[in-house]
Amino acid sequence: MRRRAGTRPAVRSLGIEVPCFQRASRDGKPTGLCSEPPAVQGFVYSRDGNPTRNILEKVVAALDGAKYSLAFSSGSAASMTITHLLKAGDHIICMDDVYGGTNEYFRKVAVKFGLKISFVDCSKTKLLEAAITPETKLVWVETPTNPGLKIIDIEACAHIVHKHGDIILVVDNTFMSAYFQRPLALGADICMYSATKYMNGHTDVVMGLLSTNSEDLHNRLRFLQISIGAVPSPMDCYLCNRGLKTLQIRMEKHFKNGMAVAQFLESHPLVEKVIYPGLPSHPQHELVKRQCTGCPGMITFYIKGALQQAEAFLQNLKLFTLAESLGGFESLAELPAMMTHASVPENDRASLGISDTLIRLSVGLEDESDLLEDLDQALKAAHP
Ligand code: P1T
Repeated sequence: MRRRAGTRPAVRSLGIEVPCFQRASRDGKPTGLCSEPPAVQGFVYSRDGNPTRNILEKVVAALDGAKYSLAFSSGSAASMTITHLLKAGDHIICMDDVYGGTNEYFRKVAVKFGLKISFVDCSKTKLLEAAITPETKLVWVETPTNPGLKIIDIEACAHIVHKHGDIILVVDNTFMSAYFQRPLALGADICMYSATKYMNGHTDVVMGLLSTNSEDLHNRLRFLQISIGAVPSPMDCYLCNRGLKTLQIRMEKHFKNGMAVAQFLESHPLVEKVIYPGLPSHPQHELVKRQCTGCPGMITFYIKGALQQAEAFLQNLKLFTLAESLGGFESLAELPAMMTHASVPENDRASLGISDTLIRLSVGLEDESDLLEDLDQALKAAHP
């Protein structure tokens, strides 16, 4: 029998020839686990890596202007893996207005492992600086925030955080996507995504992503990615790769439709207030123009009236679907106080303005006039 270079000796003695693939180490280099010099460097076990995931990670790194990227089985899995960089006694500062699931994870899960957590309005850099202690090891921000759409000055945050030593600044870039905002170029150490949203964009995948330029952070996170094992399936990686091919065209259309809806709502007599970073009325509009190249389809607005009007509006929508999640091709509407942010303590919700009349829209890729018509009829139905 002709011997193939790199065949495992033990297996060969059974008369079976298996190519001697090397298991990649956590930093992607060969480990030299095989007893013979390998003929091929490849993939041994799909949790460690597989061709489809590797390609996705390369594409995301390129989009983020990063050296490294890693994929996870959900945005929450990416958050959890990043948090595992810390040890008991370490302190996390988290933006006070974040996705309800992130808030809940830090408040109810991370604390059980001895991590300390403070929720701070990081859009006010003085408050951020005042909250930093010698134990602070992680600062976690979302910008724009979910659901308040506050903007955080990433460059200013990075300046403060890095002045205080070895603190990791994470920016959850889910809402902007890599197309409108590049947090690493602004000084963030890690840029993360719920790729379930805009990055994939087709509402058929649950996935998380992160990017970094630090070799040290990448090596530690790559180890945790494998060790914890919250990795996406190759099929999901394929789908996300497919989604990224249209990121530009989707984000431009989300921006166009988002702007049209925001302007329409702002001039509507049955709407109390609209929050959209692309509108000049947004209190941080100048920062948006400096930090981002556009805005996604995320809009929050206060409907006039009370919970009854908010519910009637949501029930009467025809084109918008009443659902959690965001960033897909289809338009969604939800009531954060009762849905995505119901787990946030009531007092915190009140101070963040997450009231019973706050409605969050994820404006999709449909025809603009159909979207406006649907919103108009649902608003009128809510105020007969
Ligand atoms: O759902 P998952 O992929 O695990 O991602 C969690 C997550 C992380 N970060 C942000 C900013 C998010 O909005 C989310 C998930 N958000 C929703 C499901 C939602 O409707 O807001």
